[in-house]
Amino acid sequence: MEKYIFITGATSGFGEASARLFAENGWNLILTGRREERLQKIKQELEKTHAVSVTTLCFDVRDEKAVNSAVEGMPIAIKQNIEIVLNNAGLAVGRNSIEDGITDDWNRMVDTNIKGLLYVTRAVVPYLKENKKGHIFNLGSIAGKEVYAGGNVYCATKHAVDALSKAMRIDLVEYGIKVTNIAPGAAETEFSIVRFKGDVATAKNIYQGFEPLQAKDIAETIYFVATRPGHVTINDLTIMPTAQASATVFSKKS
Ligand code: NDP
Ligand code: 8X3
Repeated sequence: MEKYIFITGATSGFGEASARLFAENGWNLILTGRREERLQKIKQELEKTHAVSVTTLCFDVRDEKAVNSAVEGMPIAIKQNIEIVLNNAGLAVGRNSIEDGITDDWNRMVDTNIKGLLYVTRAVVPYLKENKKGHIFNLGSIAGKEVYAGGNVYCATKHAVDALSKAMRIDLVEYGIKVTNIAPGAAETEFSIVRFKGDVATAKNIYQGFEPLQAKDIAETIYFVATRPGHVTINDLTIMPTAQASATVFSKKS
């Protein structure tokens, strides 16, 4: 089987869990992220365990030229066999009220979550178009459906992802390309450690008193959506921990 899934942000969390699950099911992988050492470790493990081909591309999705040259540099035989693009790389930085916003935090979120997703999509879509099929997954969030205190710019970027998923669906429908927006609630990955700039105690506290989603839960959902019959598309899925009713309402035990 020569089909490939192209995953951004495969060094951690949802991206890594998806890489593992698709490899388990015989998919070849194109794994991207900034942390080369992690990419190599995952490649070695998955190639050995599942006898699949793993291509690694180390780049920052904010760097338009790096995105384009990484995709251009892949062998044509691999590019032509990309069936799924998982636009997953993303982050929140800070949780300040709007008047205390830090420009660098804002730029990191806008440049990664919106512009990075756009650069990757534009570079890869021509290969899906040629095949007249394919599936793009965009990692949105409950923060792309609702807003919450201190979520301002992160929520805005995920609302943008929601809008881009709808827009891509319209632009690409004539090529048979499916587009799915995945909108999880609280999931315990490296997300909060990044958001709170390495403050592990504050990050851990976010998940106290309830059972958060795990990366595997999201990977399993993506795999389910990806394996529906050709004529079926799941456009949009909101996936929450059972103890989370909305972006801000939790049932927490002390
Ligand atoms: P993690 O922090 O565990 O993983 C984020 C991944 O994104 C890493 O592999 C990281 O790789 C990559 N990444 C971040 N910035 C860049 C960049 N500039 N260039 C390339 N890769 C980058 O978080 P999650 O797995 O939780 O998050 C994945 C996605 O899901 C994000 O878009 C997030 O917003 C979204 N999400 C998360 C939720 C949660 O509660 N965890 C809920 C809803 C949505 P590296 O550092 O190696 O570059
Ligand atoms: C991550 C979930 O609720 O922290 O997108 O925004 S939340």
